[in-house]
Amino acid sequence: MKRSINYVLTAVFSLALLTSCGGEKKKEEEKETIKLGVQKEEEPKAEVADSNVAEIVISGDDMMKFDLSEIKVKAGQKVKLTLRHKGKMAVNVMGHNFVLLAQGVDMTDFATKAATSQATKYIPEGSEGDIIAHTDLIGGGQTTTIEFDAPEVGTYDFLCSFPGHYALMKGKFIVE
Ligand SMILES: [Cu+2]
Repeated sequence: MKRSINYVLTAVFSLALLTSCGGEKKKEEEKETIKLGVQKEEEPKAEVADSNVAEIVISGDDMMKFDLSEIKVKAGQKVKLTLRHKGKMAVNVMGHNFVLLAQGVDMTDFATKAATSQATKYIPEGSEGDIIAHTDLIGGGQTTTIEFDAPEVGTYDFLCSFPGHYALMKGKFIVE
């Protein structure tokens, strides 16, 4: 008789253990659900940070023209600039790049030096101080993207430094 009571007690005790374990699992699941909820709420903050990036797309063609003559960004913004070559001509015939000059740099002087710098894709050696940012040189159908910090408030010149192109392929980069 005593034995059977022991069995019953053991059985009840085990059942209690199982029940409490199940309860803890449920609590953990609830915690995970809450965590997921918090992560979802944080997403809009990431979008706010992205608004500080100025995304610019400028295109060149086989007619030696950029589709933009003026680009405006705000001081402190990151600039993500994409250059598209919408033409079909090869890079050695109708190559384009985007070169943003520092203030006080004479565009004609720079372009003259650049024209003889074929080996460095028309970016003159030792001209780092004259340039705020530049893209790669691309041919028809190609696209290239660069990222840089907007310089201080002011108006800057940009050009394509492929020989002869700056006469038509140039514009103003304005930081407000
Ligand atoms: Cu060009």
